[in-house]
Amino acid sequence: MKIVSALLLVIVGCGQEHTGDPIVVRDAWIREPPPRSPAAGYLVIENRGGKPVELVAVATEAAEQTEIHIMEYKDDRMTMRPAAGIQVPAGGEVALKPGGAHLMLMELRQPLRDGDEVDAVLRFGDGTERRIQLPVRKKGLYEDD
Ligand SMILES: [Cu+2]
Repeated sequence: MKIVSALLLVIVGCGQEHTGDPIVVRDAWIREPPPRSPAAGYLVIENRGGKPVELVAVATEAAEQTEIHIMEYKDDRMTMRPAAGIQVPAGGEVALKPGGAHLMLMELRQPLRDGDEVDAVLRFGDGTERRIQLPVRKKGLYEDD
């Protein structure tokens, strides 16, 4: 058993080295929306590379339209508006999380419930794409979500 897992580690390690992808996406989830409402999605994008990257679009079969939203203080209250993209600085990370920037899944094709999983594709400014899965949850990953 020990030999097998050691081998597996070597193989997985090599895989990561050869792809050299500087983008790490983690903590992705979607909050279970109320009936007939859009759903908000969250994730953390980490950029281990030496150049900034920009998330420019998100697509999923689960919704007719998906936008990147940012929060803005306007007329004495917080509102959200679509953004053309979200920059992730070189060597840094950006968290889309409750109360802040988020993905907005509009016109859901079917209700999303706790325990579902949504496939999505993130597209970056350099044309690269990343497939991700976002589990649907009632509660966030952390206590203050
Ligand atoms: Cu929104």
